[in-house]
Amino acid sequence: MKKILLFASLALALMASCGKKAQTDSETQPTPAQALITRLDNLRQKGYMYAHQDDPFYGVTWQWERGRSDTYELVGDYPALMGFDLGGIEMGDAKNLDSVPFTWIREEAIKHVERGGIITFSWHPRNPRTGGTAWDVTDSTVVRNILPGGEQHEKFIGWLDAVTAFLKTITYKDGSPMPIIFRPWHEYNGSWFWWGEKLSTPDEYKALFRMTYDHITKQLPTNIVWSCSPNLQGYWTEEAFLSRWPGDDIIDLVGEDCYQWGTEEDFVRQATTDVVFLSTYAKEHGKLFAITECGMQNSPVADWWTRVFKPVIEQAYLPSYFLPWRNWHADHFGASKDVATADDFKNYYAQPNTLFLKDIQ
Ligand code: BMA
Repeated sequence: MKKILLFASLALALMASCGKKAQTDSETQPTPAQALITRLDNLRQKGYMYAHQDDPFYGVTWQWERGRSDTYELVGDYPALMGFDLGGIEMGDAKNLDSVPFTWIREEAIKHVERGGIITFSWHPRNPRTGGTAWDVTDSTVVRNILPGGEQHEKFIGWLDAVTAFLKTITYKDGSPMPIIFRPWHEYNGSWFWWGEKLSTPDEYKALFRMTYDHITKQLPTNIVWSCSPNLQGYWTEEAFLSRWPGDDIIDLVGEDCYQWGTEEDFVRQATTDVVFLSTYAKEHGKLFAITECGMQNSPVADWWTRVFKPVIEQAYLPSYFLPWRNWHADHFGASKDVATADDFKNYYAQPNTLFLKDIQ
């Protein structure tokens, strides 16, 4: 009973905190975003989902073959959630920064929602001032320059329109919008992207996020679930976290990008501290929590998933999902039959609290 009351009050907190999206099309009909938030809230009581970036396009030993999936070929099920990246849409490119045609991204995103899955989009836009990549950090005035009053503002609004135009095409057959988790301006506490910590003041970063939210929400008011994810920090103080937090009124899902790049000990200590801090923040503020990117590059440690990663994510308060990054040949992070972690991942899959597509359909 206590549990039921807790869940009921959490659901209410979630509804209240996502006030804007709780607005209904009619008295009874939740918006697609609100329905997805409620679905995510219900699912996290059951367990947490496996998500994978670019799952349908390529894997550890193959590329651009339709109908394949490293996840499916290992465990006989698709990821519950699939991630795709919009980098390049702002340039009018036909393919994204990782050479995936946008037409194919649209097709797979729609297919995944139609079969009961959930989709999330990230965005690694080019540098609007220098024309370089998202990783071009040679100019620390970029964010300032694209905000209202800045030289590149109009141009950047055009970029947001390009993102919006693409997201608008993710629809059901009747033309109504599908729910989408959108996660722009990620890893902002590092300084490897042009919107990073040393490249913008806290106020500039927050203004960038809010401008993005306002502009896209004007055109897509009902179907976007907004996610914001810093990178693994290893410690968070409320003050440090809040200094760049875009705001509870516009964010629905608190994420963290959590890779093991260094030693296992460092990863476990830092990631545990972070997921506890962030998921507690999410809980107290009526938000969802997920590990929005993760993995250990090229899976060198055979039991990494169940021995190292699982205990970390299970320290979090009701995590929704974890999303290993793409399986791009010699640069891969997710599950696959072709890597050393294959058997261990099958054990992870078999746990009652890990959810794949069939568990959420
Ligand atoms: C990074 C790397 C890049 C890629 C980018 C966007 O983490 O995988 O190779 O271009 O993500 O997917």
